Amino acid sequence: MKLHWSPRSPFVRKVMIAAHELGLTKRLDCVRTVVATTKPHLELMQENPLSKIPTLVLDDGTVIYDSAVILEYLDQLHDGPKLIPAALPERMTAQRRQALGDSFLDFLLLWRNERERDHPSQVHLATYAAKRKAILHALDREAGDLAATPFSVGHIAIGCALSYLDFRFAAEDWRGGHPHIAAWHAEFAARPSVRATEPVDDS
Ligand SMILES: N[C@@H](CCC(=O)N[C@@H](CS)C(=O)NCC(=O)O)C(=O)O
Repeated sequence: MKLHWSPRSPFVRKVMIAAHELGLTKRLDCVRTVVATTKPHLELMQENPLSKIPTLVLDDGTVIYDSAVILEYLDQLHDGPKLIPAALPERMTAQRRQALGDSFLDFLLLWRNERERDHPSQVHLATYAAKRKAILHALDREAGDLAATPFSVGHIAIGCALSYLDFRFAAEDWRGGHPHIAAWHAEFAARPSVRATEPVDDS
């Protein structure tokens, strides 16, 4: 399978962490694909009109995109413990956590774009800051339950979002005032699958 990949993308990292957890890395042919919000990638758009990574191309040519959809596909390729629980309510909780982590990442990417503009919109920056505060507060409350729940797509998405704060918002101390989720993240960061997929800024 061909994976449109980058060492900088937190959404690609979700896929790579899942592949490591599930023992599927050897089946992925990672192709470096450079995307940018302001520059459509015409070649990639033949496979994914959204011009986004991760994009997975199966051996029969089927194209799968959006990290959540790719994770669901990978989870079907093995017989071990699943990243997406089969039954409710665990399944719904894992998916809700994945939605939280993914949406957190979505606006962190927007935030980064905004702050790099010549004249950033103060309204947007203030809104992103307010959302980050609310999300970190919610995650701190949920940290104990997260730690007590089997590793899932939700853990991957939330962990990748927090790690992205370290990668692109390093000057801001997100751990301050959030000791529970900070402790959970330290455990997440120590997993072999997470250590094997540290982001690299190769720009
Ligand atoms: N919802 C998508 C988001 C993927 C995404 O935003 N990827 C970024 C890279 S981290 C991207 O491709 N950006 C290019 C663009 O926005 O045009 C997913 O979960 O895969």
